[in-house]
Amino acid sequence: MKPPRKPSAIQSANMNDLVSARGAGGEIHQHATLGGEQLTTAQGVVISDDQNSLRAGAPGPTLLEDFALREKIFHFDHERIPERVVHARGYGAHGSFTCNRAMHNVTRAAPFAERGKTTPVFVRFSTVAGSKGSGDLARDIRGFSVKFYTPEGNWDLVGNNVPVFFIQDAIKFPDLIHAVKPEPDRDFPQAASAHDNFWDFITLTPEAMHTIMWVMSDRALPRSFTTMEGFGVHTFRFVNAAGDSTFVKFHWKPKMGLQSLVWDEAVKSNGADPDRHRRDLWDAIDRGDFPEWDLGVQLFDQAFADAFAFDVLDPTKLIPEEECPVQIIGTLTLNRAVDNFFAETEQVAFCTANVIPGIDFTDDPLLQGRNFSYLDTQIKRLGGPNFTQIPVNAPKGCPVSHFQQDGHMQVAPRKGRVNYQPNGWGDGPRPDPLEGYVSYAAPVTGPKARLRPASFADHYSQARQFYISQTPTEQGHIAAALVFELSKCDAVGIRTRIVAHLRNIDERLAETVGGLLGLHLYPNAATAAQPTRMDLLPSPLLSVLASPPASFHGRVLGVIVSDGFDGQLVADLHKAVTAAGGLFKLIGPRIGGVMCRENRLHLVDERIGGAPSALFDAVALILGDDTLLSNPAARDFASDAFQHCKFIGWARSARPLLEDLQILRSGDAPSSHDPGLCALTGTASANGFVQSCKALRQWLREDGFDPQMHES
Ligand code: HDE
Repeated sequence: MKPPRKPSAIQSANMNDLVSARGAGGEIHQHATLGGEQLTTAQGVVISDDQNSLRAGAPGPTLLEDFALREKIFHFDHERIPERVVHARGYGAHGSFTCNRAMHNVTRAAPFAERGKTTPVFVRFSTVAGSKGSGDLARDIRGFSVKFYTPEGNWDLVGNNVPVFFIQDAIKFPDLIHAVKPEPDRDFPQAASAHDNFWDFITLTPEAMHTIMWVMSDRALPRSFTTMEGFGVHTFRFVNAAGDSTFVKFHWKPKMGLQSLVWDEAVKSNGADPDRHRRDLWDAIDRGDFPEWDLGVQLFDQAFADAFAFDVLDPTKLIPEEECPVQIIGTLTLNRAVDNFFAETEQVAFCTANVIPGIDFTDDPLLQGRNFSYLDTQIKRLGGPNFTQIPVNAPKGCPVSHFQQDGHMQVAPRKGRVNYQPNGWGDGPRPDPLEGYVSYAAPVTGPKARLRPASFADHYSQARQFYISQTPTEQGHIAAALVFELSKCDAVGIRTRIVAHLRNIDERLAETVGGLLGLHLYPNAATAAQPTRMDLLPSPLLSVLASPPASFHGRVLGVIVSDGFDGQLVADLHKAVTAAGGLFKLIGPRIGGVMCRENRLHLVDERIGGAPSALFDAVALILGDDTLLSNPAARDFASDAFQHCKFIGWARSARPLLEDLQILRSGDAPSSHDPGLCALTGTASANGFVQSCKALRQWLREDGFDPQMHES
């Protein structure tokens, strides 16, 4: 008997805007007979019913022969691959690198061969410690990995947003990561360094002190991926066609300028939108506002390295830009979001050992260890040696030809009989001594031993230099971060040990942190392998606040309205923000819309309560009725914006709320005692407000600032 083509139980179902069918059990069916693609199995067999498994009667036992059910569940069961052991949470995008200064005198690397040359890239940003589902706004270093698909093979520059690292030898990496990740018995805290194990390890690893200063600074709370720098960290080599080597350090400089959040804002932002960084990147690309970074290089020779105060192979040290200027040689633009997160961002496999002719390694012991680790980790993560065939990892624009064969998921097998070299068949690829990659012939001598160079022994001088290069506001944030993190450590000994280290960095910082921790015994300074150098001058470019953005471009103004608001004023503000290249978000009591004074319905982007002010760069309050006076979310919106030192534009209707919150003093002139509070009275004031928002924050509010207050 022929099976019925349409089960009799199926009737049509009206789902308001969708036409579908309804089965005997009330389930909704969408059929290709009404249009659209046919659903198939992975073997290409068209599926007739994707709502019900094959049963012997209804409800009946499910039949083992239901290949459609078995295939679907089997595939689902195998959807996960191991997340990265570090940098698990990440977000990627495609783009291109354009050289704007030919560098062939120092490197034969293809991307720098001539001005105007463009190279396709894939970039992945990440946090380090959190697992794949953790929030974007953890206090952490950010990864900044770039894969250049060059005509001479793939080059991976796998960097971070901090130019130095915690440790000097790769053998310590598993210890560092074990210490920062959730503690093994209790499996918490997630994506946080504020716990005993991390600080225990750090206080016994004095080489980490420089990086600790960076991680406690605002650098570890970037506003977005697009507002952070990137660094290659290690010293690499450029090698030119003549085989001459020049040392090079890589820097990515964001065109949006450096911008960070404050801690309390980051915590709230993580709660309200844990995807904030990835959403920001996705949205920017989606609206065609392509994020850009300049690539800069610090170039130096052996004579400079010999004269420099520290060992250039020590990854806990940087070279201040004042001593070796950064030369801009090109621009990176991200202009295409991924088609599929898993296929591209999750499966991309970076490896520091992926270099091309013109780029070479140095003996930095961390870099040497990384060259082993990255290849190894991909086998575990991606399940076999053929991950280079996955499109995001495969070289583009150059032939790939070798005799590596077979293995899991081999999809690009070589044709023909020959699979070895040399062969007498005259077939297959052969090495090319003229064009092939030749390692720089750096002379190597010395006894085989487990040795740390004495030139790596200064642990505090650059930590101090970083600290004294910060503005007082930023120094306050570093102290607050240390107090927050150490207050989460139960062991008093750990808190005391860190203060002992801080005494070698800056006495006042140590006193502040020790005082706010309430240490009963103020420790002696930690015994230093080498005394701290007091002669290093501040390097202002190490400060985020010293390199502020030039405009409001790409930043977001969040405007709270309630029924009866001044529609003209909102329109003026909208116009001013858009003209400055910023984004405008309306926040109201209900998502369906709010009526303005002029009796027009304005759709809102967010509902009050769903979008705290932590998510916006600056805010405005243009109220109509007084319903928001007692609305807790609206009150938090305003008071958080004030605490986070944001620029606040306010219409007269918001005065009672701001006075009630003691943000405005009653009787203040509209201009107020605080230049970050801008009265909005019409078009001119709207323009003026947006102009003043160019500056990041009104940090004056932190004067007399108590670091402990700041974290609560
Ligand atoms: Fe990594 N690191 N790392 N790291 N790292 C990984 O490789 C490792 C280090 C960095 O977006 C892993 O594919 C060792 C410094 C980034 O996919 C792993 C050492 C810097 C990413 C690994 C370091 C980095 C990773 C995990 C000490 C800044 C994310 C997954 C010797 C210059 C790449 C993977 C992406 C990822 C090992 C230290 C940056 C396990 C052994 C220093 C941006 O191979």
